Amino acid sequence: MNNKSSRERVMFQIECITCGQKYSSDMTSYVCKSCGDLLDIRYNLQDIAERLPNPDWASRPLGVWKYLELLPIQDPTEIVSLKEGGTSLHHCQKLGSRLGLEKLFVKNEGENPTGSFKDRGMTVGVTKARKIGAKAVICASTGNTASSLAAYAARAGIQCVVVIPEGKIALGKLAQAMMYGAKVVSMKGNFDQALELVMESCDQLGFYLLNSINPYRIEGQKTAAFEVCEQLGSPPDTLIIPVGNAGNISAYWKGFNEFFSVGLNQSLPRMIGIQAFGASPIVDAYKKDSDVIKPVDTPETVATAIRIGKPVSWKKALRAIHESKGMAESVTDDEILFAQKLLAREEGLFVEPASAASIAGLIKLKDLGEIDAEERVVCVTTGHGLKDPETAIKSCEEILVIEKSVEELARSLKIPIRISAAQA
Ligand code: AN7
Repeated sequence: MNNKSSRERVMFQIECITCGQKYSSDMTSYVCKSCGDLLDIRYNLQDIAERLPNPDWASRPLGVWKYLELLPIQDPTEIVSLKEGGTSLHHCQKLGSRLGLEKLFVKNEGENPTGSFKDRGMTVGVTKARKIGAKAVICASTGNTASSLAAYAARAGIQCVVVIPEGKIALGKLAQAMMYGAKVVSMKGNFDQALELVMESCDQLGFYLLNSINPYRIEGQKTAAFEVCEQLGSPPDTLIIPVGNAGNISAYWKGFNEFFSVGLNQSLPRMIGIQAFGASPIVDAYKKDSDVIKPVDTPETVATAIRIGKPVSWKKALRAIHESKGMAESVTDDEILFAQKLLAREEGLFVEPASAASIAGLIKLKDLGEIDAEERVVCVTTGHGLKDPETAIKSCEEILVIEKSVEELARSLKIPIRISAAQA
């Protein structure tokens, strides 16, 4: 046994979230072999705590791989990276004061290499794919997973197939997946049906699956929570995050807990998940105090990224919400589009509609008295606004059309023409 593999064996195990069945770190199945539920990667956190904070940390740039000790890849030479993570945490004072909040921050994940938080998970997931010698990777996607996987697969030299719901993904995301060279397959049906097909087919067709049921994805995504803690100096009181398939809210909660367990956090935030009104099975379950979800058969929302009716990670998400004494809320398409424009115009941050769901949720919950003025709140914005230019253009004022003339320009802008000193 060489050094590397012995270190990894001690470092982590894979564990079923429901029956607790344990597997060694070299197992490559995405689900529990005895009960079929989702898996989690578990570290020996006591052992890691003794080695953290690593003296090296200060010199490493903020980003996913700063946290190597808390990731399931130990050899830096194996990493497939496009420099993901290290995104800004913006203090939004203008928007905050409008909403009556002094300490409002936005974690802007649209700054990642392909424009969404998915890159954090893909750097780890595709590294794992290459490490086990996968010849081809596959995902079902509402768009961002597809763009991100396509980019990382290209970087790794692995074939990539993405299955998307017919006619329902935003244009920028489609352009990305195509340009990075993925085979793009459009399936009649919605995202949930596409994911079922992909999960059913990947073994038979020899694909490595990189949807967020793959626990390596979650490991990369949890680093955003580490970054938030470091950027603020401690965890926020409340984290508000859009929820679709529910991998990301689960990942943040895992991240906050791991930092707590190794002694780098002294507290934990309350986790608030926001879904679109037409695709909100987790919110429905939360409000009914039910510990199971009832899938939505025909999810609908302008926020196509989170147009998901049967979130695979619903159990992890409900746990995050309950364990953190958080909550879940839904927002309408109008509320999402309003919030998107408000964030762009108050703070200069252009995010896609699904991302604006966190801001829309904040506005609604502040109005309902669920958030206090003194709370330190972080809203996660998950994807860049340019992902979906069509929706953005549709929700803005019409552009002005003129001939080349100063008079026409002035008239269209409704401003007077000044007489210059020379003319007077
Ligand atoms: C911008 O790309 O599911 O709750 O296939 O693109 O972890 O699913 C995208 C999800 C939020 C929801 N914001 O995250 C996909 C996909 C944006 C997203 C979510 C997505 P999860």
